[in-house]
Formats: sequence, structure tokens, C-alpha cells
Amino acid sequence: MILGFLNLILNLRSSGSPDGKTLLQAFSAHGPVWKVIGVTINSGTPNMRRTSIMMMKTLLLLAGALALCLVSPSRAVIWQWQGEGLAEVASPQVTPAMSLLFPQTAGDLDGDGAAECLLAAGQGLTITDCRGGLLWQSPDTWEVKEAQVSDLNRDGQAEAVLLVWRPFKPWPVDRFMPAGGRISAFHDQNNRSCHVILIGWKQGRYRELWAGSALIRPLSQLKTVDLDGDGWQELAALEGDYDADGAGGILTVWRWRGFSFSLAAKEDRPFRQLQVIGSSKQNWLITR
Ligand SMILES: [Ca+2]
Ligand SMILES: [Ca+2]
Repeated sequence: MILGFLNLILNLRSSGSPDGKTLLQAFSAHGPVWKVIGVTINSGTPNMRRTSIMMMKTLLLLAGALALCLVSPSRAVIWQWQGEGLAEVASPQVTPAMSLLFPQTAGDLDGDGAAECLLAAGQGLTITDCRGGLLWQSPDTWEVKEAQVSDLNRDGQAEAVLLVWRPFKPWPVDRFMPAGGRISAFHDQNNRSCHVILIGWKQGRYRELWAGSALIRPLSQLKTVDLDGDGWQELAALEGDYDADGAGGILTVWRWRGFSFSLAAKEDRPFRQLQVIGSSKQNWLITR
């Protein structure tokens, strides 16, 4: 609490008070109201007082700077799944088994025992046999921002999960229904909308296993991670706004519900970065 207050210190001044004491004032801006805390020093020689005041100023400003680092928007926040949602936790006990987890870009997608690879190709994505052989290519109109291998749809078979921006298309029913246009605002000013799409092997070829309609708000920094320890992966992502100036957004966690994803947790603070750390027993999200 003390640090939380000190981080708001903007300036320090010393001056003589009417009763002959030296007054050290810390000026802080807490909302629109200026606050002053006073420390009086009235013992010792003038030199000792000057030295005390300088030391106190230095200490207060250092503490303020430190606190500012701790509470600034770029401070790392660690999230752990507890009960039915995310809980902010103090730093987990670091062990040699813990590491930063990165999205997988290879895996056995067709169940033949050999790995397939996801490779960026211009704005799109290809699935290859990891030796240069092309197996699937995203449509020309897709901009594949992110891609990784996981089993988000929980059928025991790995697939590719893609974050795709593509030209916005209203639902066919909305073209002629009187109450149409339910997703008409889900795109940016260039008429491009954001989608999560699962590409996998089915009935002898790669195809869309599932393609979400235009997201209400675009996602970024997708992470597939088993947060609740049930052996199945959830989808964590930052949720921003179409045409937003900056990257990132609020933290969201999604879970496959048999035919689609449903929101499992949401944290309404905006973050710019999302990462995952894990051990053999547990995974955590880190936001900044
Ligand atoms: Ca394979
Ligand atoms: Ca699957």
C-alpha cells in the first residue's frame, strides 16, 4: 500500500515551516486532487538536516520509481486456473522443469505416424510433409495471422488452428431476413473480419473441420494450453477491437463445447502480450 501510494509521487520539495522546522513535502497526483504529505525535521545541525533531507528525497523517489515499475501496465501478471476461472497469483515456485511454452507448428495431422508442418507462405499458410511436399494451402483471400497444431476440438486427433482475417461475409440468411445484419458490424474499416478456423484431415483430405463466423471482437496471440489440468487444451487469447490503434486486448479463455467454442473466462483489463509457462504438472498464463 505504501509503494502503491509512493508510486504517485511526482515531486519533492523542502521548505521552512512557520515554526522554524524544515518541511519535506511529497506532491502526488491522485486523480484530479493534489495531495501533500509532510515530514518535519527539526534536529541536528543545518548540514545534517540538509543531508537527511537529500537522503530522504532520494529514498522516496527511488521507492516511487520502483513502485511505478511494479504497477505499470507492462508489469507481468501470472494467471492460474482456480475453480471455475482465472485467478491472479504470485509468482509460482520456479523449478528446473518449468519453461516458456511456444506454439507447436508441427504434428501428426493425418494419423499416419509422421509429422506434418505448418509453414507461412506470404500472407497465407501451407501444410507440408516437413520435407517440402505441399499438402494444403490456404485460400488466396485469407490472411493467416497465427497458426499452430493442437487438438482443440477434443477428438484425439491433432489439427491446425488458424487465426484468419478474410473479407467479411454476412450470414446468407441475413441477406434477406427482415431482422438480418446480426453480425454486420463484425469487421474492420477494410471490411475484413477475424475468424478462428480448424483445418484437419478428414475423409482422406485436409479440409475445414470447423470455421467460426466473424468474431464480435478480433483475437490475437492465440495460445492452446491445458489450464485446468483435465488433459484437454483450452484456447487463451487477447481480445481487442476492430480498427483498434494498439495490439492486444483483454484476456479471454475459450473451451470447445462439442460444436463450437464458448467463453470460459474473461479478465477485463487490457494487455499487450500473452505467454504461457508450464511444468509437467501445471500451466500458467502470463500477461503484460
Ligand atoms: Ca502425419
Ligand atoms: Ca482434434
